[in-house]
Formats: sequence, C-alpha cells, structure tokens
Amino acid sequence: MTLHDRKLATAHMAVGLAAFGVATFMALMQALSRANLDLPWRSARMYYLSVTGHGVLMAIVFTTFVIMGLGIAFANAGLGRPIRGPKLAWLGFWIAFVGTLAALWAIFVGKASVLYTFYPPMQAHPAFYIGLTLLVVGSWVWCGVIVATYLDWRREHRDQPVALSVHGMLATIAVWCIATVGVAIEMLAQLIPWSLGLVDTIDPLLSRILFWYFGHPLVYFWLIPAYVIWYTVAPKAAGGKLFSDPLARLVFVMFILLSTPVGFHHQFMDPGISAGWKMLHTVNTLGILFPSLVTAFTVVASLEIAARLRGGRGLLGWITALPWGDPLVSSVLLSMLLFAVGGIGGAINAAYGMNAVVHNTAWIQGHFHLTVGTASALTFMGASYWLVPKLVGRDLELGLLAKVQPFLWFVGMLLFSIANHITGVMGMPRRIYEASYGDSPVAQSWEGLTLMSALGGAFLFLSASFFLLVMLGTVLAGKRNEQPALEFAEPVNGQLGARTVLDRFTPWVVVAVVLVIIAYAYPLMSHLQMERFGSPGFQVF
Ligand code: HAS
Ligand code: CU
Repeated sequence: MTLHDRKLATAHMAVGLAAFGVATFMALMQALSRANLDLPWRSARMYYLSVTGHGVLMAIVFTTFVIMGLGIAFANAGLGRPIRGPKLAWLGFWIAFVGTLAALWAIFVGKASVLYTFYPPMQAHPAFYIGLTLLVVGSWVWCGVIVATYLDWRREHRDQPVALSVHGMLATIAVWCIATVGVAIEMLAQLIPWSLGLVDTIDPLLSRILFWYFGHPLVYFWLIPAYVIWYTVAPKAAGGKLFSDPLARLVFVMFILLSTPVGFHHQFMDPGISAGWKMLHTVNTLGILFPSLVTAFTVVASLEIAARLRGGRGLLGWITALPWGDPLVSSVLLSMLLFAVGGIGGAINAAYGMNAVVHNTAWIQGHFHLTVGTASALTFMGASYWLVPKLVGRDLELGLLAKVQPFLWFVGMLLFSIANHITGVMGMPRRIYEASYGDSPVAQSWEGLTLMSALGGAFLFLSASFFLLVMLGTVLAGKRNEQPALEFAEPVNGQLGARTVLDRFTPWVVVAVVLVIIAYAYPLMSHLQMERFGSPGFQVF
C-alpha cells in the first residue's frame, strides 16, 4: 500500500477504535445497572445518556469509521493503485469527524438522550442531528473516492473481474448509498427543522418509516465488510483457499438487491402500515436470509480446505486443525459460531407472530449483540490485528492478550446473549432503566439472568480492554517491520476468466432501486395522503 493511503486508512481506523474504547466503558455501566447493582452515579438520566452514547459510538461511529478504513485498504491493495482524489478523501474524513464530535457533544452534555434510533417525538439538540448528518455526508465522500478509484481501474481493465475484496466493498457502498437516502430525508425534511424550532410538530410514523428504510440496510452495511474478511482474508490466514469466487459475488449482489425493501420487519407492531405491505417486506426478508446461508456454506467449505491442507482429518475433526491461536482466524471462527445463532434469531424476529412476542423485549438486544456486536465487531477486531500492524509498519505487540481476547468476547457474549434472549421471552422489556418493577414476582424471576448478563458484560469489558491494549502497544511500541503486503485468498479452481454479469454494478443497482420503489412508494404515498397529526418534541430524560 502507498504511504499516503496507509495514513488515510490509519486515521479512519483510529477514530473508529477510539469510539469503541469510549463506548466500552458505558457498556459495562449499563450491564451492571440492568442487574440493579447499586452504582454510586446510577440514575435514569445517566442510564439513557449512556445507552445513547454507547449505541451511537458503537453502532454508528465505530462501524462507519472502521468500514471506511477497511475500504481504503482494500481498494488500494485490490486495485493496485492509490486512492483517487486524496485531498477530497481527507475532506470527507474531517467532515465525518467534526460531525461525530458535534453529535457526541450533544449526547455528553445530556441534550440528546434519544437512543441510537432517535425516534421522535423524543427530541435532541440540533447539533446531534446535524452532526450525524455530517457523518453521513463524510461517508458519501468516501463512497465517491472509492468508486472513482474503481472506475479508473475499470477503464484500464475492461474485461477483467475486479478483486473480490473490492467487489464486496463496492456492494457495501451500493447498499449504503441507497439506504442513506432515507435517513437523509428524515434529517433534512423532519428532524433538523423541527429541532431548530422552524416547525412545531413532527409526524413520528413518517420518521419511523424513513428510519427503518435506512435502519435495516444499515445492518448489511455492517455485515458485508465482515463477510469480505470471512471470504477473502480468513481462508488465506488459515492457510487455505476460497471455495467459490462466483458464489461470493452472487452473495454480494443479492445484498445490493434485497437489503432495503424489508424495513417494515422493524415495524410489524406499528399502526398505520397495512398488513399486506408488512407481508411483502416479510417475503423479502426471507429472501435476504439466502445470501447468509450461502455464506455459511462457502466460508465453512473454504475453512475446511485450509484445515485439510494443514493435515486435518475426520468428519468434524478437521476443525481442530484450524489455527485457533491466530487472533484473526479465531475472531472469524467465533464470530461465525455466534452469528449462526444470531442469524436464526433474525429469522424468528422476521415472523410476524413471533415478532409480537419478542418485539421491544431484551431478546432484541440479545439478537443484535450476536450480529453487529459479534459478527461485525469481533470480526473488525480480528481484522485490526491483521491490518493495523501493516498500516503502521510495526509488529503486533502483546500477542498473548490478542490470542485470548476473541475467546473472552465469545464467552462474554454467550453469557450476555443467552440471558437476554431468555429474559426477553419471559417478558423483560428492552431499554429500561429500572428492571425491578417494584419487586413484582415476574421481575424477580429475571434476576439470576440479569446477573448472568452483567457477568457477560464484565467478560466483554475485559476482552475490549485487552484489544485496546494490544492496539495501543502495537502502535506505540511494536517493532518496526517492512509493511508486508495485504494478502487475499485465491479461489480453489484458479483465477476467474472473463468478467461476468455478477461483476457489473449498474444493472443491479437499477433493479435494487426498482424493488425499493415497489416496496415503499405506495405505503409512503398513502400515508402522506392521510390526515396526519404531528407531535411536539419531548425531552424525556
Ligand atoms: Fe437483525 C432487529 C431480522 C441480521 C442487527 N437486527 C435488529 C436490530 C439490530 C439488528 C441492531 O425481522 C435492532 C434494531 C433496533 O434497535 O430496534 N436480522 C434479521 C434477519 C437477519 C438479521 C432476518 N440483524 C442482522 C444482522 C445485524 C442485525 C446481520 C447486524 C450486523 N432483526 C431482524 C428483525 C428485527 C431485527 C425482524 C426487528 C426486531 C424487532 O421487533 O424489533 C438475517 O440477515 C440473518 C441471516 C443470517 C443467517 C445465519 C448464517 C450463518 C452464518 C455462520 C455459519 C457458521 C457456522 C459455524 C455454521 C441465516 C453465515 C461454523 C463454525 C466453525 C467452527 C467452522
Ligand atoms: Cu432488520
């Protein structure tokens, strides 16, 4: 990688990992608070400030900056050329960074305790909405420079398939650009004017529709880069090959098509959207399970190839031949194990009847800590062990902590998620500060499990601390190295020949936009034609 692009990627990774570090402290406090442990500073106001800070820092800031860092590294390495428009790329970084600081200021002074979904009529300070909008604008600049770099490469390689890692990042960009239209409209047309006092009231249902138009594809914005690492980096690091390159490309294309027209599966319990449209989004949701099921097959097959090349034998015995001591490989393996559970949980959420049982309960936080909190976050930590030493030109330090860390995360998440899934089904709501309900017998029945969840939180805190220590140790004290190249897995049956339809993006994006129009145009129009009553803003906490 060129020196400039290494710096650019490092800056993005650094902001992402710093956000992760701050959010980790808040997570510990929340886990203890949910178990009703008497912390000196415990109050509803602190709790909701912390949950908002944790959610925004982890789910929005950590993920977005790390994904941008990975995208720069993958584009530079996969296309074999520097990023086009370096000045513009830095401008995008600074816009996103300043926006992030503005939003965090609003959160930490207690003027934006609206949680990471910022549902109105809860109202935040304008700096929160404007800041998050700038973060998205910065990410659009990043999308622009990566796509421009790709187009330069494409002009010189008309008939060649692009590197799989870049294919996956371009799919991520396509999903992100389609998705962020929803939140941009919500911010510009509704939340910002309302928070500035230019209008008095807001239509909460319209906001929720626009938010979830964005909110579901957001989860694939987090997931696809993790899949890129599972497909292209992990098999190589494990000593193997990719089982099927075309299947991987098919997966990325399916995400472009089906990530967005599914948002109503977050709104099954909302009034005002008719059952038929909820049904259509359910069918699409079942469709979007398919690329993940293909991924389960293809990535496991690739890892099996690696294990057998290392001498692994037997029907399942090969699993022990995998290099579990390599922190990248173990992070991916453990992410996959937990994602298998989290993904099945997703299918349960997507069933209307089951959703009525789990919606707004602790089950949901169990679900998303296995998905974004493990499949994405643990994979990004594993990828940092692989990438950051190459970016900063230093060897990984504190290797023993790095080896242990993914396992601590796995144990912590098991305790946390099992407990939350069960308490959810037992009726414990999500996002509540006070879980004792005046010592009612139902609430008492949750108690052992909330302690188990808090114990999980402690493991996670330890794991996160180890990760951050390794990163700091590497950057500050690692032995200087020769900046080895980024290496990606080769397909088992050799390089692909000519470019196929899976390697073209424009037609798939057009189909994706048509699907979005089919899924959203009518319900949105009929909602806008109804007589609607707005709500003033509330600062609840
Ligand atoms: Fe979800 C709620 C449905 C995937 C994140 N989801 C959420 C929320 C978040 C989230 C953050 O239908 C809460 C939002 C909020 O705050 O209100 N989700 C799904 C479905 C999938 C799914 C159908 N979710 C994700 C991913 C996320 C994520 C990915 C983040 C990265 N989700 C829902 C629904 C709700 C929801 C409803 C609303 C609930 C409500 O009522 O509020 C699917 O994409 C899942 C597909 C995945 C699979 C698993 C494939 C398995 C693999 C691993 C194989 C590994 C093996 C082990 C076999 C089918 C790829 C190998 C091991 C070795 C050792 C070799
Ligand atoms: Cu969803």
